[in-house]
Amino acid sequence: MQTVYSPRHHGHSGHVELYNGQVVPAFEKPERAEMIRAAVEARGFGATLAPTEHGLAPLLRVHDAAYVTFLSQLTELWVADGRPFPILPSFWRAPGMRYIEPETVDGKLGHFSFDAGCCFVAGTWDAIRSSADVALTGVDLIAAGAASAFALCRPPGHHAHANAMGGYCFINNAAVAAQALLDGGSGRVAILDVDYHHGNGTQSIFYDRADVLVCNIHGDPRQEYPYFLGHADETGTGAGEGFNVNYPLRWGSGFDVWSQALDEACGRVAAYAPDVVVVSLGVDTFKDDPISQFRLDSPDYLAIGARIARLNRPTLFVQEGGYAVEAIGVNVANTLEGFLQR
Ligand code: Q9C
Ligand code: ZN
Repeated sequence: MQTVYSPRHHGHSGHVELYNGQVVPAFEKPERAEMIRAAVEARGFGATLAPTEHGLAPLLRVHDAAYVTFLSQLTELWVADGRPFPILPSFWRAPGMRYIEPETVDGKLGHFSFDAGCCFVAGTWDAIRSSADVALTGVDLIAAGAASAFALCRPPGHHAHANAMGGYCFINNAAVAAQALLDGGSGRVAILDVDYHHGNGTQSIFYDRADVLVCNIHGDPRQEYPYFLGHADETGTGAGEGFNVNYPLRWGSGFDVWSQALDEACGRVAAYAPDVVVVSLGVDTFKDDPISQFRLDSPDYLAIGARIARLNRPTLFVQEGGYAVEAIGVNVANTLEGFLQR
């Protein structure tokens, strides 16, 4: 299995987040990707490739043009106003307020986000584009016949909606990849999201579609971020009815409960008979994750990879979350090793 990685993720660094009411260094930091790269390379799964440039067209297949324009111009707007970095939104609409893009930067920031989890610095837009290119280069490997590929994306993507950033995510790399696979000739794609947090952006993007099955295993939104999506009764709408499946689990869930949900999700994926499986691979389900409340241990990730391998479909792993930096490399590499050993 080849890994796609770009050092351009480093441009998205030195940023902050609001955590328990305090401004703290961001949990989503460059060391994450470096720990993963080191662990995966040490296991010798295959070559590490640089991404090729795919431009903005594949992003515009799942994101609104006005949103992508906003991301591309945000730094310029901010600097023109004479402000120091970082950039952080702090105003949002309530239901009943208007959906009209404001002309000024604070208004645009609120219009195109749903939380303050997406701090922006000078190198962020370049890192966002490199992350999408990493996912799209992974798509190219699968399209060329690879049985599997690992897109070491940073920043992550699964919280990003068609027109809004949030939860450390700007462009939804897994959604962009799934759409690119369809555009490349796949008839059906399944996205299996095993990140601790519900992939609200991915669900939202494909909610009315039958050509992408979206299955999510995550912290119950009654307790956990993103709070306002990810309930079990969200099954899709219109043509997409029946093609969204959520497995919300309570805080404190261990691998006994979690692996049962994975088994059910894999049953749904197998029944769908997808041409390709895209795995949104977050390892923030780990017991020592600093912002999460599940209890998976490092050897459990070997079993996760092995269960996904039993689907026996071409599989693109797309990196999402995981914030226990010391263990993140081992947990990701264990998932890939479990997959490859089957
Ligand atoms: N106390 C990903 O894993 N912070 N994003 C929630 C709740 C946002 C996580 C804090 C977590 C976003 C890709
Ligand atoms: Zn997460």
